[in-house]
Amino acid sequence: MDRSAPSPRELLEIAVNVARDAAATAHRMRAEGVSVAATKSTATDVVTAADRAVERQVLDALGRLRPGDAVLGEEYGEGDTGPADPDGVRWIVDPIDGTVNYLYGLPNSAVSLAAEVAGEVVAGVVRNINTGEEWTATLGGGAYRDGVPLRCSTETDLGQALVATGFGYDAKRRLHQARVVTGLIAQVRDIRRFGAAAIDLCLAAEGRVDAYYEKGLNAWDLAAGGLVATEAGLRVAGLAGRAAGPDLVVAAPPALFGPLHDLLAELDAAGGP
Ligand code: LIP
Repeated sequence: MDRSAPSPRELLEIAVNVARDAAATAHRMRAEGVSVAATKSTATDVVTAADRAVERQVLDALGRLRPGDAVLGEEYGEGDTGPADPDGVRWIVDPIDGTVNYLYGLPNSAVSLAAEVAGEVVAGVVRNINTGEEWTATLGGGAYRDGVPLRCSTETDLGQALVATGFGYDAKRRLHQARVVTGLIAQVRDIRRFGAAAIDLCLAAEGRVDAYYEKGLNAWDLAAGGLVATEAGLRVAGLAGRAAGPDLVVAAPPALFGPLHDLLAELDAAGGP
């Protein structure tokens, strides 16, 4: 049996079709009314029945379309036994990124689905559940919103940059993050907090914000949106040459990355609880 992974384009086609069905389910369940099904890390880190149902739908669809692939999801963790070999395909899914927005009926929530081959994200889709905006990317193939090619901001002056960020569920972390924003806000044009990392990364990819940073992202928050961002020309990394990850994600155009990175390092944006 041919164990070679499908092309990024083939994986993207699967991801887009699965994400569209998942977003339709999430949209329908929202219209029917949602409530908190459980809490996770804190009393404000909520999960709804829709989070669980949508991820289950994605797992079932991938199990049919790509039996044997590994799947890492926010609600069910490693949903399969994992790839038969290290070069296998692993899917990374956040069924509803922006869960609190979704619970409150605010517009920014998205299905985020990415495909990794041999540990590298090669295809990803982020679909806004409410607006239907669909951001896609393949490794080396560019980034698109609804089929239109994306290029990030060309801003070179940090003082003119509109910067998106987000805050964790833990109150002690949020207090530290607020101190970071206090040190940042007078050095940039302004701050925006949309409430869904995948959407933040995609908005930065198309220059609707100039840059984005956040501490505390999980793989499922970052995988698809991070590929869209890099394919649109943003540099996406952590501090001091580390990869983007839970400690910190900084996504900025090449001219802004250094000044923003250095200011965030000075403000200890990767630190705190
Ligand atoms: C959310 C992230 C967002 C962050 C929120 C939350 P969730 O993910 O996308 O960037 O600021 O605190 O973590 O919990 O909605 O999947």
